[in-house]
Amino acid sequence: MKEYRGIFPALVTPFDEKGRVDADRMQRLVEKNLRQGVAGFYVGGSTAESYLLSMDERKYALEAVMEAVQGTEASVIANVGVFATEHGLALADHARRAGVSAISSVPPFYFPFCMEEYIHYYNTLAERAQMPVILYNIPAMSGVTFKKEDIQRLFENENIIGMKHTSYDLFQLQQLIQEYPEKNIFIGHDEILLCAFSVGAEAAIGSTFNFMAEKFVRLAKLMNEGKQREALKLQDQANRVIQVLCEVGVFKGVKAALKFQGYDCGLCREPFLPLSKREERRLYETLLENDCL
Ligand code: HMN
Repeated sequence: MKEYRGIFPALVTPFDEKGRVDADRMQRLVEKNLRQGVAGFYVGGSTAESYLLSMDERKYALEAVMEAVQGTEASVIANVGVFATEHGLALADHARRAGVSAISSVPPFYFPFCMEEYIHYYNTLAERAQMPVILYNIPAMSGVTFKKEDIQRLFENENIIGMKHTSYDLFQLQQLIQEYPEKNIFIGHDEILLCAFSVGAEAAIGSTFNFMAEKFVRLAKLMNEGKQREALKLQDQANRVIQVLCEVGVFKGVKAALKFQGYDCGLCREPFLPLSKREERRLYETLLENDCL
């Protein structure tokens, strides 16, 4: 059954001055996004710098989010993707006990596994985690391209309830939405949210929602009301900002934007380097010009 609709920020992981995961800052960020009308959160993704965190830090960050959403309607999806199946299952077990509504996973990475191994991985997760699973299709970062036939095989498993489609392939997206009306398909590229909603997507997970939730909540609402021209104005504003983020580095750019908005989440962990003064200025001006400050 389709149950996820609306805007889901892929949360950053805030750090304190000493570079430790900061639960208070995380909770302030969650509360700000809730006030702006998001439907839930995606925790532990690439935006969260998860693969630069220890397993304990990933668990701690998730617990902070679960505490902040208590008593609200927000759904939390936890990415448990890591190198080895057993480690993914351990994160899934923790996420289930923490009370998330679904888990998600990037394909296990670094080693070039074959498609049979990826399919086996997701089916194992779906069977052993005792949680609904959302596939994570992100070819640009994982190096794994799920063809439509691969996704069709995975969607035969009832516990695999959907997919995060972080790909610009709108042809595949439209076909999957039509063929699987009961599955939850999230667009994972914020810059094409309007295009994805115009081919039937109803939910989105994105890094830029951390600081542009209000804009994207309005955009999604306008699309649902059939007001595409008005929605396009918002998408255009957001895309001017996203263009700069892509040039300076998306995740560190998202953290810099949050800082300009009064939500200091620290810097991204090394090997990421901070934005230069020039990049910061360019981002600041673009945020200002596009109603983000
Ligand atoms: C995550 O796991 O945190 C996701 O990657 C979040 C999201 O899908 C982002 N994808 C990537 O950064 C690869 C997008 O929000 C993306 O940052 C945005 O569309 C700009 O390209």
